[in-house]
Amino acid sequence: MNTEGDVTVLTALDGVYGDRKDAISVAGRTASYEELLGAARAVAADVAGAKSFAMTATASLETVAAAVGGLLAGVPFVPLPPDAGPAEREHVLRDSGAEVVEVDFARRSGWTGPAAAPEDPALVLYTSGTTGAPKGVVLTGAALAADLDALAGAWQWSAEDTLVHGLPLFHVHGLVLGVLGALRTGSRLVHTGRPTPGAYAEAGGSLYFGVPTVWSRIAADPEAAGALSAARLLVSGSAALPAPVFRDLERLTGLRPVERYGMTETLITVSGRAGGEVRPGTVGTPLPGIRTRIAAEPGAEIGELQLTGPTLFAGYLGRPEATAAAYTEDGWFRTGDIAAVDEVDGVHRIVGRASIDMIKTGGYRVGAGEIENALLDHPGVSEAAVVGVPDADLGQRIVAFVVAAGVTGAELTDFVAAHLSVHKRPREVRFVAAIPRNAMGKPQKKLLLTGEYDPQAG
Ligand code: MCA
Ligand code: AMP
Repeated sequence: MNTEGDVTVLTALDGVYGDRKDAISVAGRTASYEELLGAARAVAADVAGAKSFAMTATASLETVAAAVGGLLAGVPFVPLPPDAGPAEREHVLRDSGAEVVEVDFARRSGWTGPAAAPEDPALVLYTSGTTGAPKGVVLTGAALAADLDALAGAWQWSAEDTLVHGLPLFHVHGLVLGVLGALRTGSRLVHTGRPTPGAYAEAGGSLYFGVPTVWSRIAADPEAAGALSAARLLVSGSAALPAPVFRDLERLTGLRPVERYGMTETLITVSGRAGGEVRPGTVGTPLPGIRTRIAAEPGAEIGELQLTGPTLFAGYLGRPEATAAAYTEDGWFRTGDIAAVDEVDGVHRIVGRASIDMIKTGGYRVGAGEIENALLDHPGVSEAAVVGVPDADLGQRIVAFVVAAGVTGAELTDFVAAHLSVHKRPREVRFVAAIPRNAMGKPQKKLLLTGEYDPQAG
């Protein structure tokens, strides 16, 4: 086994844990570190010298090889959501300038090249703002390494573990924590293809990752949940874990799930600790190296969570103004999340989002503005307002209020699914005579959420 040294982020591929035949298994296919390294070097040979490269990031060994190959070559990888429609795909490719590569996991190469510098961009992940199209979040190898090491400490995560999850490989949760984390700590990885309760139960892991939707489906399946009682640690993140799901999981598995908080732009910054006290509805304390503060009005206990630390992104790709706007004047990152901190033990609680236009559905972050723009591209739609309605399964479900003629709700759902991404489609479309607006013409989304308006009023 080789190596490019620690900058590759992937300690396991430096051979420090030796090789193992079943190091990584994704959707039923298994590879050793040696095989993964050979396939990743073939990717590195193809992409070396490029500005960046993209690939349709299915849940597969190919996506893993692409991410590792990019790290070896020092060329940022742009994972494309496999369910993205043409408009979203074109936006990401145009915005990033990345060339699309095909990856064949059966190829091997002995490619070597100069090691990437820690401050070089390693990944560009596209994520939604409240308005407009998704922005590329640039993450350096140094930030990835700092975060994974902090999490390994917090969760006592080691080469003794078998990590199990089935999360998408184009976001931080599945790709950074769920793949690169395994390759840095040396833990075996079983990616189940899809995050179903049955697949989690069969995988026999010691450490499990899931978004709250996954945990709530497991909690509703006592047999699957029972199989997880042999695990060491269950970790939830990407959205708030409802307290009843926490309690059901504890009852069925004997384990109290650890919750952690993060963002694409900051990676994971706050977490509960393995072996520590965890309380439902809280996300623990800042990881080593992270400082947090609450920007509260005088006398208030809750306010915007702001933070600094070595895990922060290197900016939005090609958008210096948006990057600058994400920071306070004194250099703290503005998360847009409203939080409270326990005065006694410093445990953080996420209370909600500052903006009604940022929706979290099934753990996916979706901006209301991008769905509204997609709906307005349909010739039958003259007005659109999108909100996230509380949902027992998804946390929030996307509901579109439209003023439209000559089109059905199902057609509009399919229109968004086909243009943007399947996971960004409205789950419900409501036809109204007019969108309630304030004197400035801004949609009054709170009224849409509470239903305190007459949908037929013009
Ligand atoms: C349904 N389908 C359609 C349509 N309707 N296809 C086309 N057009 C339509 N109109 C199909 C889909 O293609 C899919 O097919 C199937 O229906 C089910 O899709 P869906 O309903 O979207 O799945 P779900 O069951 O609702 O998904 C729940 C989920 C998913 C599995 C929990 O939401 C998920 O994977 N979430 C994870 C998000 C995540 O990783 N977030 C992390 C962000 P088929 O079955 O064939 O595919 S990173 C982050 O947040 C930070 C850093 C952090 O803190 O972690
Ligand atoms: P993303 O950029 O997709 O990573 O989404 C980041 C957002 O997910 C944060 O700003 C939070 O609103 C939300 N989030 C992540 N983890 C948690 C958590 N444990 N509890 C509540 N919200 C969370």
